[in-house]
Amino acid sequence: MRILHTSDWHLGRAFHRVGMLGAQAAFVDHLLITVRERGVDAVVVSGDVYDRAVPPLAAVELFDDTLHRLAALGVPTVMISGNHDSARRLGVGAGLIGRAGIHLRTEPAACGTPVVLADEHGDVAFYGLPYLEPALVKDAFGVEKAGHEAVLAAAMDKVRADLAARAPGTRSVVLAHAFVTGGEPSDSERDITVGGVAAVPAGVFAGVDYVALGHLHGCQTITERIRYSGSPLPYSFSEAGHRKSMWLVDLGPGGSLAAERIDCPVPRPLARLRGTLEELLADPGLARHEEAWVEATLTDPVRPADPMARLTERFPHTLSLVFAPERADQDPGTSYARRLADRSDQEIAEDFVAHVRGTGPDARERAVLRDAFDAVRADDAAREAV
Ligand SMILES: [Mn+2]
Repeated sequence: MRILHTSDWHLGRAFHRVGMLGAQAAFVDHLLITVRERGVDAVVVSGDVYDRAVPPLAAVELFDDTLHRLAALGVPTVMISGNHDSARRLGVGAGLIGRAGIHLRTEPAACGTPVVLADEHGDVAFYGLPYLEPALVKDAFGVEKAGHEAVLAAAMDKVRADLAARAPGTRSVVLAHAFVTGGEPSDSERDITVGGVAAVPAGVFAGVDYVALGHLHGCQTITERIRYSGSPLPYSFSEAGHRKSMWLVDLGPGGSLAAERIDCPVPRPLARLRGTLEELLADPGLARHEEAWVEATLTDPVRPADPMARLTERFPHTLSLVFAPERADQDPGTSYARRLADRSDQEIAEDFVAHVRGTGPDARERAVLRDAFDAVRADDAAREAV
């Protein structure tokens, strides 16, 4: 069975001030062409279909159009909700849409109920595990501690129990939206840390033939059978080095597996440039970036006049300007933005305590901070779920 694995479309999301809907529509065209030309038997979309719980109308219309075109091709599709989606909203009409072969899995309770497709080698059971917010599902799943590993392990127990009751030789695919240990994050994923832990070990997915992951926006291989497709488009400059793709997975008899990387169309390359304004304007080596979406980090010791207007004369698609003055006689890189870069909310809060009190938080205080962040996140998720 030939499966096309993608995720993290984030329909409706903008990249800095550039709306991405046109690029997202072009990606959908590419997806449908790939399905047709490569003889795809099933499409899996591993969450974050939308960027927000209440997406803009144009994004909903693009999604609607996409579903109609997939259904018209007659290629079964399985989709789950991610941490950016409102599971309840995305799941509206799922029963009816399912009759057209588009299977939206947004209900945690249905983790152990697969969509079963078949080819000449027998059945393939597709288990859709929507993003599981630990605080919201821990009671229903009967787990004591609200953590990602515990709730995913409970969901996978349901998957393995169902699989064990099926005909021997039934192949299996799991869709999940999670941060798996060993994965490389970027700046455009929303933090899902709970209790100071975001990542779950790959071992929780033991016993299935292929795990189609969503959440991390870089395409990556955790193990031969556990992969992230990544987002089809870049949503932050930290993804400048990414090659945006989908996985074309051939699941053969006995669960044999071959995966091929399918590139997504590039609307415009990304470039991160660094130097003084004069250097960036004069360096002939930068000519190849003139049509790119540019993030410029200016190292001038004194902020130059009208930097954006002057930069856009050469790089008309400059979207982000960062000032990082380099002074020989001072401690470099102490801007507020620089100090906060790559730090978690928890670390920033701990630093703040240390700053105002002189001593950092002890273990008990760190736990209080962590619980507060978890509560806020669970509260947000609960509100979006309503
Ligand atoms: Mn995402």
